[in-house]
Formats: sequence, structure tokens, C-alpha cells
Amino acid sequence: MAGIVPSRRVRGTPFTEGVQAAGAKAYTVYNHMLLASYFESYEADYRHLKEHVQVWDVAVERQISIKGLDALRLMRQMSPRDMDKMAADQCYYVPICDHNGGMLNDPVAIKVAQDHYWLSLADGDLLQWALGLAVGQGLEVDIEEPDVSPLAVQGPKADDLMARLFGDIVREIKFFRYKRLPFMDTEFIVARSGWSKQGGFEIYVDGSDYGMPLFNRLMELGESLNVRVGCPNLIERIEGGLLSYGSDMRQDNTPIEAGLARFCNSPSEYIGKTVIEAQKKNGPDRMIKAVAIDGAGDLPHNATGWPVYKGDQKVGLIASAAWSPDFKTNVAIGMIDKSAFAAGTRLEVVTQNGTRGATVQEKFWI
Ligand code: THG
Repeated sequence: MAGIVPSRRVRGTPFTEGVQAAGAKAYTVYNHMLLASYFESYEADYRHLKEHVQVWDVAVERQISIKGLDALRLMRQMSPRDMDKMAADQCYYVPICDHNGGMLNDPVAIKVAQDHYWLSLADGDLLQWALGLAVGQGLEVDIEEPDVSPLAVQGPKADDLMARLFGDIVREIKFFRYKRLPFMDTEFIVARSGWSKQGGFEIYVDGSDYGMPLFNRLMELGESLNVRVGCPNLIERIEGGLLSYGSDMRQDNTPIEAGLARFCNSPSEYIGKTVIEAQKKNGPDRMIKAVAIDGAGDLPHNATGWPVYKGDQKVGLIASAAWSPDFKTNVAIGMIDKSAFAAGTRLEVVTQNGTRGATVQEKFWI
């Protein structure tokens, strides 16, 4: 494929200079911004991520800031998760839905203060939904996209690298909790989170000018830990069942279908609740499943989603698939109809390079 031309619409990030210099070989566009897809290769990046530590430019995880007297009220309306249980230093993975329970996004919510939340977005223009709800109801909140760009530090040596920069206090940060830690003349929210199952942190870099100084400092301090610039890895995230909004699930899926029922526990009258509660009770008609696809690791690129059949019946779609060097199979994420989603069910996956057998798995690999 040809290259991508950055512009005001297809934005670079505060770290793009570092990502370019590190030799990103391909980019995708996410929230109108550049996101690297791989550096050496998907497999080489994967191996390194699982053994060492990587610094990821995930500035594409844009924040919506919701601040003011009615911030909690708006969050209660938008979130199927019980926002009243959220601790002052907590982050919540929250599916956000329309009135039919259709997913609009699956951000990480960060409680910045009692009257201030950030929603760290997946790919989609959720700011317009939040603004519409606020303006339409005359809520007392300010809603904006602040100049905040997450930088992730992921991998088994993430604690060691982060401790070199911020001190041993980072080791005390619990999963999906944060601390405010100093850098230069400012401080950042540093959370134990990130889009891999290898462990690590996300630094919410508040102020673009701090981007490259922080990036360079991490690369310097991590040299003896074999740090590399990386990015969310297709293979590792499929093994871990980390869903990609827009690919694995969309507005025509509910969070129950997406396997996110455990995040739908709010007692408030949030938007989409009727449909979501009914599906929790009766079970969804289709669901996200781990699927192992037969054959060698020579699947073509999956740009459109591959239809899945059981006999001559179309029973679903696979939007994410990759060869897993560790599990020695093609790992995939499918949205599969109830008639075919029991573990062990044999399926046929139609790729642009031919049809492959596949098996529904009990659970994801990691
Ligand atoms: N971090 C931040 N923002 C993000 C992402 C992130 N925005 C975009 C995208 N990722 C949103 N999607 C997800 C999907 C999964 C998770 C986080 C964000 C995730 N899930 C854990 C899991 O499934 O194992 C568990 C979450 C939990 O138990 O609360 O981490 O990565 N800032």
C-alpha cells in the first residue's frame, strides 16, 4: 500500500518524531491520528514485548474531559458501570452505548477529581455524543478534548523501567489505579493499565511539549533493559482477547454480545439499560468468541472481516486473526451466533485466499 499523508485531519502526536525515528513500518489512523501498526514485524515486535519492555505512542487514545457540577450525573447516564463505586484514584473500562444498547465506544474512564472525569477513547467521535447529551439537557459540564496524550510502557520489565524514572513508588500502583507523579516541572497521572496482557503503565502526558522529553528519557533509562519503541501488537492482543472497537464489535453490538457483561452493573437508569438488562437475563443471540483457525500461519490480511459458516449457514464474522508463535495456531476473535458459539463447535472461515476450518475455543489464550 502507499503511504499516509499527515495533515490537520490526520494528526501526528507529540511522540510522532520518536516513532518515525524508531522505524515504524506502517501506520493506521485512529481518532484522526497516526498509530503505528508494527516496527520490525508483528512477530518480532511480539517476541520483544513478551520478554522486555516497550514504549508505545498511544496518544490516539484521546481524552474527553467532562468537568463540572453535573459530571457524575452525565457519567451515570453514559456508563453501564456503577460510577458511584469508583474510587478517587481509579480507572474503569466502560462500554458506552446508545438507547438500543449498541456500543458507541469502549473507553477507559479516569476519575481525575470528584467533579472531573476523562474518557480515554477507542476509535470514534464520542465527544459529540457527550456534548449532545450535555447541551440537550442543559447540564452544567464543560466537555472538551484536552491536550493529553497517553504514552504506554508495556512488558515484563515495565515496572523496572518506570521505577528508574519515577522511583519505586510506581511498583505500588495497583491494576487500574493511578498516582500523580512528577516529571520536570509538572506531574502526570500514571496508571497501571494498557492494551496488552504483559503488564505495564500508561502515562497521561498533559501538555504536548513534554512528549519528546519524556519519550527520550524513557528510551535512555531503558537502554540496559533492552527497551524498544513499540505499539499495540495484533498477535498479543488477540491472544489476550483485548477487543478493538470498530473491528471486533460496533454500534450493532451490545456489550453483552461483546462479552463485557461484567462491566454492566449500574443501578442507575443509564442509556441502553433496558436492552442490556434483558440480554443479561436471556442471553445474547451472538457473542464474541476466541476462535482457532486451522492451517499454517499464512493467512492473508483481514481488511473486511471474514464470514464464518457452520455447514451452509452463515453464523458470524471474524475481524481479527493472526498466527500465534507461542500457541502455534491462528488465533482469532469472532462474533458468533448462538447456534454455533459453544466451545468445540467446528466452523469454516472464508478468507479471500480460500476456506479454512476453525474451532470455537472455551476462552482466550492469555
Ligand atoms: N488504555 C487507555 N485508553 C484506551 C485503551 C487502553 N482507549 C482505547 C482502548 N484501549 C479501549 N479499549 C480497551 C479494551 C480493553 C481494556 C482497556 C481498554 C483492558 N481490558 C482488561 C482485560 O480485558 O483484561 C481488563 C479491564 C478491567 O478489568 O477493568 O485493559 O488500553 N487509557
